[in-house]
Amino acid sequence: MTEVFAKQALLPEGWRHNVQITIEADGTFSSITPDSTQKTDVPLLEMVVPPQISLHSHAFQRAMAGLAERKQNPDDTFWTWRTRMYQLAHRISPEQMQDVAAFLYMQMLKAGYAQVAEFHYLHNAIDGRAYASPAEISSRLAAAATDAGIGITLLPTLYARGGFDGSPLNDAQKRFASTPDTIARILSDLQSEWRGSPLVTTGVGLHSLRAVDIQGLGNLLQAAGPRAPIHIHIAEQQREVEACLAATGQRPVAHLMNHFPVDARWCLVHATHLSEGEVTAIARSEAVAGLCPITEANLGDGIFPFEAYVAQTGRFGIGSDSNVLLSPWEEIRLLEYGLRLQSQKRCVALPPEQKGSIGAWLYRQSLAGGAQACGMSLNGLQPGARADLCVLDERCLSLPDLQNDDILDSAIFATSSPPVRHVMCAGQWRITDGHHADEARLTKAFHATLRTLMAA
Ligand code: NGQ
Ligand code: ZN
Repeated sequence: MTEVFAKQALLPEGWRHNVQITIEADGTFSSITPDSTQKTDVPLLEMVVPPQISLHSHAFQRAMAGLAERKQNPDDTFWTWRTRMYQLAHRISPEQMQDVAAFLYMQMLKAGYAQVAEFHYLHNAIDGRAYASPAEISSRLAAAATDAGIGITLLPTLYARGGFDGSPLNDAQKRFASTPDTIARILSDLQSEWRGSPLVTTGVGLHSLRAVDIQGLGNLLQAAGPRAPIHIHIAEQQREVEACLAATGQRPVAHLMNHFPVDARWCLVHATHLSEGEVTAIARSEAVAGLCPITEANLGDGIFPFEAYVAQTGRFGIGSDSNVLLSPWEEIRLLEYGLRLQSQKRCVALPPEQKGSIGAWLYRQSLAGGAQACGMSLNGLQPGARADLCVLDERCLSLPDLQNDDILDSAIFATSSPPVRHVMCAGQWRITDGHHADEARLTKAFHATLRTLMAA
């Protein structure tokens, strides 16, 4: 049993002071008691919030952060970026993938994340052949997460065709080739390998409507289990909306909902281009909209119709996606700033009738949506939940003596790097004073791997 005492902590019911926090040996909270008196020998933490959740990540893309920012064409787009990204996807080995992911997951912890949903679609060897174990790369991602000490929802992702016309995968996509059966096999291998782990859970990814035939997925979704999360890239680019319309006569969300009873198990990632009817349909479905503001800005995707969506109580969370930059604080800041620039207003994200702190509201809603999308039924500082804590570094905030929601507004809008001091995941301190216990080893392996990758 571990005990800590927080001067200020964000609990599910709001900010509370003098909170006694007790953690069981199994890595869950056993009690959270506000208005307590600090016992001797129990360490004092100034400002405590639940760590954030990245509900969408492609770990390997961390290996090209900052390398896709050169103009190559009169018209650089998402699709030219994708060609560049495929060059990396085409040559990274399973061992290199693990080194990159372990380093990335350490960086996520340092930035204030304690959970990641890894949307993983690179399943085959470089020559396109299946590995002897189909879960070869997926297992390495789980190993990377447990090595760094972050929670992971692994989403082995189906990628079966080149486009709506059923065209085959091209050479650059051969490593992604999978069928509902291979994904079901990866899932069952992962489930038996990681059963009982407090850090590893699973769900299913469907790459996109263009890469997956949504007929005949019944068995796969059943194999995943009745509560497993299901994630899909839904409508990131206009071009895929047009292709969907041309092939099916329906827009992507409408097409998806025509085939599945989309509900709270679903996470619709990059629901960027929506009709008004689709906004309402997602909000009503209780699915989570997976928003990745930094990557969506980086790739020139467009802006999600956030105001209309939250006015209808739509659920959402944030994802680091391409991992070009790791900061939940900056994801949230950019989400709000995109809306301000677009609407020429301030404090836009809150639903119309609501007043109060933008930062705190976005932080808490993102957590709720992230937890739902990761299949975490309990999350936050409450008994029974996994013991995850983020202790903020008050010295890094913009002003002294901040209280309650002002803390999150400062951390999001007025502080340039993540103001994170310590992070606990599943009852263990993974980050202390800004550092990871295995930082030197993980960094060295990442650098060595990057040098090999760049030389190849
Ligand atoms: C991905 N990334 O799967 O890595 C995609 C690009 C695609 C984002 N959508 C590839 N942000 O959509 O075909
Ligand atoms: Zn993605």
